[in-house]
Amino acid sequence: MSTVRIQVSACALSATVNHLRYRPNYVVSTSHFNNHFSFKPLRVSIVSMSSVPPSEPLEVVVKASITTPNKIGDCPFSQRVLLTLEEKHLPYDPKLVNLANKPEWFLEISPEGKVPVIKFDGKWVPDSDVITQTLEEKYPSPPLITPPEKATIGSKIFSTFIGFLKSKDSNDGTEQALLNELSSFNDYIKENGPFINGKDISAADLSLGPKLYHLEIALGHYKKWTIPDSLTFLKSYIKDIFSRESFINTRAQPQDVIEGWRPKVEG
Ligand SMILES: N[C@@H](CCC(=O)N[C@@H](CS)C(=O)NCC(=O)O)C(=O)O
Repeated sequence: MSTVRIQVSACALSATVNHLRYRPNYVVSTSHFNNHFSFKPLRVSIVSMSSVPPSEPLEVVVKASITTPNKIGDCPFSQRVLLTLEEKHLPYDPKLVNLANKPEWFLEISPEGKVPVIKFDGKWVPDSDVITQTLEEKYPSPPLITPPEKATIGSKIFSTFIGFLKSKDSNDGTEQALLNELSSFNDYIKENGPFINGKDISAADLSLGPKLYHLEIALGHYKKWTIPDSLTFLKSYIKDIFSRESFINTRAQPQDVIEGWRPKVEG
């Protein structure tokens, strides 16, 4: 895995591109190439696109269960990263951290005290957005890119779910706000599904899936609320995602999800 930076003229660039066309493990990024007809020196990045898995499992720090020793905890951002690793068939070594009593080694690699964190080329990297994007760049096969125009589909479901979960007034409109988001997602999947980007699962589904899992468990427990049966496309979307091997391997236990939301519900 390497990134090579070279300086070439526009003529040399064309030769380089042709050369690399026969090397499927590389892509030439011309983001700095703003004048095709200029002979000014320009900077070209040749970024390795090898899909060869890492020789050692990727070390990834995620939330530990608070109810069962040595089990993954209830962090949807951690699950998103683990799902991406699973769907890309990358070997990984999960390190579980108790967020209620953060050890010194963890605060050294994650000064904000947040999970997930992953080690890339000897450097610890936080934030599921950054991590999943980097995994896509380093290990592009199978591709999990969601086109930008579809990347925000369903993105308001999590915040409206939290609003309803925390609500103490059944007439404050938070249930309806959630229903509106779920219903527009149902309509979108009906027209464009079975996944957000069509026939194949992609990054946006791997972000939304864990959040829908929290929604079902927490609202079922604290509000005795279930997604209406009329939202059939949403229901089968959920069933498809929750039954994937990647999801089963990385999901939190329901009792951790319930305990994880308790302070928010009772606070
Ligand atoms: N934007 C971050 C959010 C990560 C985050 O909020 N993680 C929570 C756990 S789900 C956390 O580590 N909280 C710190 C704590 O509970 O002390 C991401 O996408 O990775």
